[in-house]
Amino acid sequence: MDILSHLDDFFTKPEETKSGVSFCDIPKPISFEDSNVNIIGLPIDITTTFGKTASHGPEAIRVTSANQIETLVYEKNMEIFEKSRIFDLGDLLLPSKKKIDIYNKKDINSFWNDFDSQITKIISGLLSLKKKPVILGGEHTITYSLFKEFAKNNPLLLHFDAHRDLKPIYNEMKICHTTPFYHLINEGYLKGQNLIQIGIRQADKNENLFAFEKGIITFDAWDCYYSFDTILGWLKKKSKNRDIYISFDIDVYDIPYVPCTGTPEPFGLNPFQINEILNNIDDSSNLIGLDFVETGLKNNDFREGALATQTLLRILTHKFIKN
Ligand SMILES: [Mn+2]
Repeated sequence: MDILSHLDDFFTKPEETKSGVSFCDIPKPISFEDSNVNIIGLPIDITTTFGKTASHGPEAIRVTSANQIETLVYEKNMEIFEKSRIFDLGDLLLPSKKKIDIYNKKDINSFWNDFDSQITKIISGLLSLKKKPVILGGEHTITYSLFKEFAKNNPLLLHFDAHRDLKPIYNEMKICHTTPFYHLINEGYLKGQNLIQIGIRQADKNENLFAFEKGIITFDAWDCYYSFDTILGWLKKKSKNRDIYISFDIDVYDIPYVPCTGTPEPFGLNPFQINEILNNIDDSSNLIGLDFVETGLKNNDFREGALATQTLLRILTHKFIKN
């Protein structure tokens, strides 16, 4: 079946999701045909082990972006739609309608298999139309499936996170929120030297060893604090004329900024630092896609929705958004 002519069948429209609104609620709506950026909500939270809030990420971001936040990026004096013509596809209808038993590993594995084949087809269709998919998670596990299609362009993968997510297995689950980058590398979708991990401050010794052996580039939280200018210079040089994929876990931000996410950590980065890092991705580079994961929402606390939106606005007005 040609997925692109039946895209509607795979999504709950943004207005019909819990948020009731589309991302940023742009004053002049843009059609799918005219868009260059497509939002996809993936409200998935199955394998996270600590705080369970990530399934509310798309809702937190849509609600704040539409109701609280201006579409103008203040310091650039630029409207988001000057660079990104956004069409929000809505939330992906998840493959399994039946409730997943989170204690049943077979159930979980079959969910990820179905999800993998479904999302791969959708991403591949969007890329064939030169669209930039922007995926709102959801737990970080989704990057494992998402990135496989983007991998064909051999992009640099900029991974913002407190955690390396390089474990081979966790809680007896191979595919889960602490393992996506291990399996992408292990299965040949990603070369270590194309993975740049930024803001890292928690891992186990095996993850550190794996990162070293595979040539993964690490700018941990201490590098960001003590050698910031060196990182910025390196990033600018390395990103010249490259395709870029961003995987952004909101817990890269320091613990006071992220009251709702599942696994917040101290020693984190602040919004000025993140903005500086984004600004030093070279203008000649080309963003091919991005996922923004682990945004939480608890007790009507939309602070993370606001932080996620403000970060996304800066990414979506960067010169690396081509065409
Ligand atoms: Mn994380």
